[in-house]
Amino acid sequence: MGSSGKPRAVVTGITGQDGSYLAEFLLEKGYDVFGVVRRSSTEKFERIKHFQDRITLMHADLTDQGSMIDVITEARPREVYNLAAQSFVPTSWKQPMLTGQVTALGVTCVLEAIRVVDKSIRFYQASSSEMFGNAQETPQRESTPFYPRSPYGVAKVYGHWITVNYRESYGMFAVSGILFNHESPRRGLEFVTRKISLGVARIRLGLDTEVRLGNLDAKRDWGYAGDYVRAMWLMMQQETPEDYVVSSGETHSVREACEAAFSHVGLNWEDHVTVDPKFYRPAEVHLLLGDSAKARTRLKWTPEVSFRDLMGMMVDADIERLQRENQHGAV
Ligand code: NAP
Ligand code: G4F
Repeated sequence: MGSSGKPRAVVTGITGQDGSYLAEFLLEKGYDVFGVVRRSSTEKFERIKHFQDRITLMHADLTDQGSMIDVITEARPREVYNLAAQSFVPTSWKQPMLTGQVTALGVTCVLEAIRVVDKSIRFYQASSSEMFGNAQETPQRESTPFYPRSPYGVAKVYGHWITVNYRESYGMFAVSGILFNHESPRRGLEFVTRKISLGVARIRLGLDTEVRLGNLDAKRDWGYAGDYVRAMWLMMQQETPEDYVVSSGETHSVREACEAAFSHVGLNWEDHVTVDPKFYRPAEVHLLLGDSAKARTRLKWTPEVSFRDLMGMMVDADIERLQRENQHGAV
């Protein structure tokens, strides 16, 4: 609790997709929100600018222990949500060392800061269905063995187990949310759903004719980011710290995502999608499908946005954004 009497939360990765939705959610719940941002020569606050005056931004980096200790010391939060990561899978082959430093060891950096400052602070780790990788069973649940297929997935497995280890070693309230893919109009442009929705919007507005993609057969369990941040908060309100799978329980191929997005504006995806092997991965995760029964029963969590509505929402948002930019002469 701060002097205002409000609960306090620190969110790393607040400038990212999930950080922005989680911060909005926590503000609605009456929290004082402290967002961790790293120094940059240009500000990248696009996703948080509409509520930036209601939060406190603090400079730190997950690769700098002292800076994280300072954040926890100054903010004195009740809860810390560790959402920061190098989160794009293909980049993890190009920059495996950096991915390990941020996405793996960065988790220890935040846990250590909490251990040193105040072990009673609650900790959430943004774990990933990429840990299941070459999935050993379908659907994947909390007990499914991990078999990561990228340096990113390997780094997330470390992050998961170090979270479990701090819980067991120090009795800390540390939880790992194993979240399946979740998307939104705020998704980074390089991820496949956003690449498709932006491509559809550009084609619809006559700005482009094709979208170039990689493996159309890959299947993912896609949900809406706004639904998934609710599950993060619920995990942190439980009596005991436990790990949960969070997923929609449906799987769809990249091809189906194309069909849903193009048909939303009356276009045939086959007229506009070109397969470019440049986007194939050195090792692919072919099929993810989550069983979130534990989250649904224990947390009473249910997702509200369906796959088709999600793709439609993203296409509409990209069309609106492009039209707005066009009015201002940017397109
Ligand atoms: P995102 O949009 O890529 O955001 C990543 C955030 O991490 C950004 O705010 C970024 O800051 C920050 N960051 C990166 N390196 C940092 C460093 N060294 N120090 C401090 N901050 C750093 O990711 P997201 O989609 O919101 O995902 C949030 C978390 O959930 C990530 O850990 C991701 O791996 C995990 N996850 C995501 C999904 C999904 O489907 N979205 C599923 C499972 C797990 P800048 O803005 O400065 O780059
Ligand atoms: O959208 P993606 O890049 O997401 P991916 O690799 O599943 O990772 C995302 O979800 C994870 C949770 O499972 C997070 F942990 C992670 O941080 C990230 O948010 O790719 C999805 C699928 C892949 O199989 C990829 O091969 O789409 C396929 N794909 C086909 N063409 C493409 C493309 N992916 C991208 N990014 N770009 C393409 O052109």
